[in-house]
Amino acid sequence: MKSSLDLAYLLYCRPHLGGSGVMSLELAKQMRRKGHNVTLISYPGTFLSSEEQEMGINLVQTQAINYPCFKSEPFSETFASVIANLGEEKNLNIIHANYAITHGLAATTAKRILERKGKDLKVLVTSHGSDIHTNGHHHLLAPTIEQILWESDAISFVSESLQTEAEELFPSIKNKGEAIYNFVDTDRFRFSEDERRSIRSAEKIPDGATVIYHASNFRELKNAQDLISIAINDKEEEDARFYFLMVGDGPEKTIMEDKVRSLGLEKYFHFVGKKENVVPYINASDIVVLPSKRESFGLVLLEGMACGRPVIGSRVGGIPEVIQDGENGFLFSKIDELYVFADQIRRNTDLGKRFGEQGKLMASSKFSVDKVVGQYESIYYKMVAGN
Ligand code: GMT
Repeated sequence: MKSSLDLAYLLYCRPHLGGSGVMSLELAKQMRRKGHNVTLISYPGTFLSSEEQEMGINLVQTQAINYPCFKSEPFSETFASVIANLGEEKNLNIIHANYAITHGLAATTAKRILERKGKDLKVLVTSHGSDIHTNGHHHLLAPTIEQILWESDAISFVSESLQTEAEELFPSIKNKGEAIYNFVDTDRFRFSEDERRSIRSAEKIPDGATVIYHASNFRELKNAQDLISIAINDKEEEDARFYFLMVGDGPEKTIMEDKVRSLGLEKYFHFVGKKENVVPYINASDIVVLPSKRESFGLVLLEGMACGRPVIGSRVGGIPEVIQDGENGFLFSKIDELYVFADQIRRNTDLGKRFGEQGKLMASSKFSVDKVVGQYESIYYKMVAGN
């Protein structure tokens, strides 16, 4: 039997909401369940649920320095010091930095600090998306991101498409990383008729309506406004129309709300804000839609699939690795197709059911906890063994 590891995760954690934080927190919990020692390192204000505390997960937060000459908080430096101090106190095997920028830099800096002190800390950087496909192209960030990835002991990417893009962008890291998909806990993300009924009744959604679920941080690249085109094209009778459950918050939410209001469509769009537990909202829906301009994976789609929902997503980045076109949902390239595909699923309930069943199967095989957590664990052991 292999010995248990001392693992530290540098991550965005609640109250911050976002795919990379959700994923890395879930990974940390799964590793704790496997018997490893787990420490989370995150920002001021981070908190653990009582379940996480009872599991014996440690949380170490950095603090704001608030020195008046600084233009911004030096989080890369404070995180590096937090990791280095922790590595001096105990025999930390691995620091797993989720997101290259800030977190990856702190991890590789801490590695060098500890090296000077005769300690061997291994660094895994997971690229979650915009650290490559958006910020990775920025000339003020690219050289540093490449250096972080180059200095780390191992890199993982949440999709093959993200890995390909990263290796094209930074040839120096070729053959160093591997794609490890995001995963979903199918014990938690599962269909419940009670939840469906309760949310639909609370939101006053008519029984005959087809509900589209969208969750995001409403940044420009999430393209949530394209969903309005579905409502504009909808010619159905009042009670059989498309309704929209919009979960999350972000810069474009108010713009979208204004647009919806000016078009007189506010009855159909339900902006419910940030939710710690999104499962009841997914279950209240009939289709999950992600119309992003760029997306490395699209965790929202996988969560929908686990609950047996058909999914529609734009043909960009890693989405085609999550949606098998015509199998568990549809991929669209042009905005007009969005309405056509949603309408097709609405009219053909057997098709929606078939897509949902296939998605559920994929969630419990290609994207299962056992499979993906096992892949991370095997990287950790390889790193510790020096491979
Ligand atoms: O890279 C980002 O934009 C941040 C990150 C987040 O915290 O939401 O999102 C990314 O990570 C998720 C988890 O791996 C992926 O499911 C998302 O597709 C990805 N977002 C983008 O690529 C835009």
